[in-house]
Amino acid sequence: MASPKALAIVPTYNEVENIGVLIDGLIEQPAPVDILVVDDSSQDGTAALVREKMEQYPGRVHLLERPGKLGLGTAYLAGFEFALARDYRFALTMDADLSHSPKHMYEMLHMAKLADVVIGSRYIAGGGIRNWGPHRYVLSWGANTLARLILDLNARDCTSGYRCYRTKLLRQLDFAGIRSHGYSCLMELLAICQRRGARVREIPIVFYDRRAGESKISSREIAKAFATLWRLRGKLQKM
Ligand SMILES: Nc1nc2c(ncn2[C@@H]2O[C@H](COP(=O)(O)OP(=O)(O)O)[C@@H](O)[C@H]2O)c(=O)[nH]1
Ligand SMILES: [Mg+2]
Repeated sequence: MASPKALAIVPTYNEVENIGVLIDGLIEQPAPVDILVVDDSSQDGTAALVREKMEQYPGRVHLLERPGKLGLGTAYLAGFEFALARDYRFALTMDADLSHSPKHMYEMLHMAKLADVVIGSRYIAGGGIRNWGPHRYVLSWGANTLARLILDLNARDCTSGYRCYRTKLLRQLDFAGIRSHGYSCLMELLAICQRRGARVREIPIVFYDRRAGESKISSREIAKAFATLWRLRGKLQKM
């Protein structure tokens, strides 16, 4: 495969048990990707470990440190700005907690040649989820069904955080107009990409629930995501 200039954006909040393993795993992949960790002042030493990895893999690993927990959505946007300023062709997003295996990176970048957005999808043939309790299944199924209905999204997995965006598409988006700061940013981003006529493709991934550290998704965040769907519907109708 010709070497694409790709950046994997990894938001972190207290992921010291996972981030080192993830960075090693990404560097070992045949797909050549650089890594940007967007850390929101984790108290567990995440940033210090990333700095060690920056020394171990010179030029391949970058760290953006923010002053407090500012949300998953704004972490993605900060990562996109970084990718655009440095002329990466592809910006990938993935979770730090090893739920998203680096081994899918190669196929994602391969598919990205034919698409503007590639989603690592749990809900197409070959995809799946391991180790989730029933309430996470119901939540994810509900969020996806509503997002598809309310926002007319076509993808099967609208809430997967494992994605690859063509930066040419990202350049056309109005980041300042994105109001979701948290998890709902995933739905908002997909909706505005689809509205722009982006070619969206999915590749199957198996999602493994985290073994170490804690989930940062809160009930407040979930409630906010559902409220966001209605706000977004209004926004899309005006676009
Ligand atoms: N920078 C940053 N990262 C976050 C924030 N909230 C969650 N994350 C990261 O986003 C990813 C997904 O969060 P996670 O807690 O695993 O969500 P879950 O898989 O839905 O339970 C992980 O890498 C988290 O560390 C945040 O406010 N700021
Ligand atoms: Mg997780």
